[in-house]
Amino acid sequence: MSTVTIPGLSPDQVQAYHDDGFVVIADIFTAAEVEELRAAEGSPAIQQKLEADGIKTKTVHLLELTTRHPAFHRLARDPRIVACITPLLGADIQLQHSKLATKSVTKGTGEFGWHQDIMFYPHTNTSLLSVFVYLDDATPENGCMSMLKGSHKLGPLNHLDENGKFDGVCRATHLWRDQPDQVVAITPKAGSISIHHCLTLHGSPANVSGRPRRGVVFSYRADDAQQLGDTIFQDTGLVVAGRRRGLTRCEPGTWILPRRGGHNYGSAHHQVGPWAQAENEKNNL
Ligand SMILES: O=C(O)CCC(=O)C(=O)O
Repeated sequence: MSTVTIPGLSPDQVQAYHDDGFVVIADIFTAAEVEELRAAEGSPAIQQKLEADGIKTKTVHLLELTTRHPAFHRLARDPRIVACITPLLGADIQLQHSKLATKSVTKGTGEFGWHQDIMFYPHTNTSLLSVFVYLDDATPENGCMSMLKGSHKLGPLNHLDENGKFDGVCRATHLWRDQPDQVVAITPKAGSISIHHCLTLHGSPANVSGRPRRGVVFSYRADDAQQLGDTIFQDTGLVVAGRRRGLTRCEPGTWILPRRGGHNYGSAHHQVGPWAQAENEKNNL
């Protein structure tokens, strides 16, 4: 990346994040930088992996992106992103996960149901957020995200199907259906970022534009947020600002660890060793 100025967030943007649960910061990256990131997205390292995983024509949420191309590793640590999230998370920040968020050219694919991110990866507190880096202009036609204003103040909502299994989709449908005036389509230009709180309800429709919608998501957490459930990825815990302090901060509340089928709670909980877990599973526990 070229020499950069590091403006961070204005007080109004910090306030907007706290009031609405999301904020858009326009034109963080130059056109040349966007081109560099598009080239990384189109590189063999990424495209061959998409091909191998058979996800090229679907909603492409290719995880562990920072490990797959140095441009994305640099981006996760970019001082302009770090300057924007420091006022929201504090000085000590880690990556929780990274992913490509490209919707393919296949018309009508790429819908992503309404959800709260933290339900995928419960932590001891809610000092987590996601940064979406836009590599194309986001529009309703190409499947931009919509967010429900203020929903981060509602606390964790039900994401379980009728069998009690986590499937990543919020069941409180009335929340966005009954108050359409509170639903905001997030439509930044390429080179911009949006930031949303881990409890902000959001989703995105299919891409019907016939063009790819390219983007990158980084989910970050405060150093004192310890993960309770689901997956520890290759790049989970990557320190992007400050340092690890070994502190845990707990917010009151009860979290449902996301079971995604069978008895798999992911690798994060560390409550049970692998052998004991296998034994428990034999006994359906
Ligand atoms: O790719 C999208 O449009 C949705 C991404 C999203 O909702 C997420 O990463 O939590």
